[in-house]
Amino acid sequence: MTNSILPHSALILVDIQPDFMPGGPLACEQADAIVAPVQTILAQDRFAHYVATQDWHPGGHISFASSHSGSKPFDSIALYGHPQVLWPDHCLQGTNGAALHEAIDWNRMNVIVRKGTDPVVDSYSAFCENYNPAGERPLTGLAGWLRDRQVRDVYIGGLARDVCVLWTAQDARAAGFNTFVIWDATAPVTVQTDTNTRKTLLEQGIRIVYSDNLAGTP
Ligand code: VGL
Ligand code: ZN
Repeated sequence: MTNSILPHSALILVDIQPDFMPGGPLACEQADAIVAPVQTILAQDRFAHYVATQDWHPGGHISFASSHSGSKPFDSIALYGHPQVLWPDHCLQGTNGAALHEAIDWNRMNVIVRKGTDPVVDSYSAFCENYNPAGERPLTGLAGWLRDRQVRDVYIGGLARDVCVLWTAQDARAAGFNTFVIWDATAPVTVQTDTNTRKTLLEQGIRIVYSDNLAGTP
């Protein structure tokens, strides 16, 4: 396969941060395995634009189980009328666990979107926050940023496959982008969700590709 530039493309690397890596409070399964594929993709420099997201919560964030008395991590509650999983404390603003992972070369990024900064709203997707008290999902501005640059194809890697990568892919598709998830550049919080994640992605017209074959053709 050739390593030609992909015109009208953007790579979005979601939440590659120590708190989601093995040993972190919200570790994804075998998350260290994504580092090599991500490094390879970046070294090939095939994308027109590069975006990273960084989960970046204030202390006492609404998504933390510790903010809800009587709740424990991974409980699900109704928040503003929508399901919300309660997570262990993670990605506290300014901590080492919230930094962008040191093994990745972030110099190539054009934009870094910090999300989850509103104390009362969670934010999984690079494109929109989760539901707020007014029943809206506020935009991050990323869709506009990409459209202004004539981006048509969005490739997504990072963490977690079953949470922020999934939501980012769904919102990218809903915003009209041709959407590709680079499967081996992602890792899930819960490996048991993989079958469902694949099904959901494919049903919504999102393509699953691999770092050594971004075209997804055999
Ligand atoms: C994430 C749970 C909570 C993620 C972020 O990056 O997938 N998951 N915050
Ligand atoms: Zn978070």
